[in-house]
Amino acid sequence: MSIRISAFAWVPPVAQGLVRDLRVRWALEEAGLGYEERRLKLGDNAAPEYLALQPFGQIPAYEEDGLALFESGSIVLHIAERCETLLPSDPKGGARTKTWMFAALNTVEPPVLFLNQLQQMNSPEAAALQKPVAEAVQRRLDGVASRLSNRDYLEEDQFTAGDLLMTTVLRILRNTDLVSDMPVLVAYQSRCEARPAFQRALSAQMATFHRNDPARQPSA
Ligand SMILES: N[C@@H](CCC(=O)N[C@@H](CS)C(=O)NCC(=O)O)C(=O)O
Repeated sequence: MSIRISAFAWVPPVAQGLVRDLRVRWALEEAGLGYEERRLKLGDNAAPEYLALQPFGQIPAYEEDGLALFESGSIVLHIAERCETLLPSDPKGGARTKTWMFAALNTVEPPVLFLNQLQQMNSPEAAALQKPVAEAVQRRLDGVASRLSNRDYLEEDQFTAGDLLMTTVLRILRNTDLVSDMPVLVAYQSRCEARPAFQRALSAQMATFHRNDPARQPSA
């Protein structure tokens, strides 16, 4: 089997460690599957050749023996379907895992992203919206923390693809106190990120950025 994932060759530090190919790299590492990178310069993701693979010009796209997928959640699910660690084969455990995958992407990530976008805007309107949006994020985080109040992982005591996606969503809040003020979530994120598969995935993404850092390129 030959697997290739798309990844930006380099992004500014504010986005390093957050680009969504990290989710796919992490799932592949958990599943013990090797992969190659299709590296794109910023802007090349809008080229027609890439749009044929990823209609929105986003990272990541996934290619596997003639199959092309996009959307990080769908790609992680595809990988998880062949990895008992990520998706329990017990039908109820598997269904709950998929529920938490959707919860991460559909319920928690949207307000988190909205807050992240507001923080990057420089306008009084954006500043005024930050407080109510942060409160909406807080309510979502309360829901996650409540689930984790008496268990180590969303699916009882087993790490799954639900935790993989939830962790990558929590990471987006790294420049706020929203997660860092919640000890249950801090412990949970650390537990998930301590996994060797996560560490390998993050190192691989960061190594690509390092190799292609414009500051390291010889000047023309
Ligand atoms: N829902 C998509 C979102 C993908 C996404 O937003 N990717 C970002 C990088 S993390 C991107 O490619 N941004 C550039 C753009 O949207 O043009 C997924 O989960 O795959």
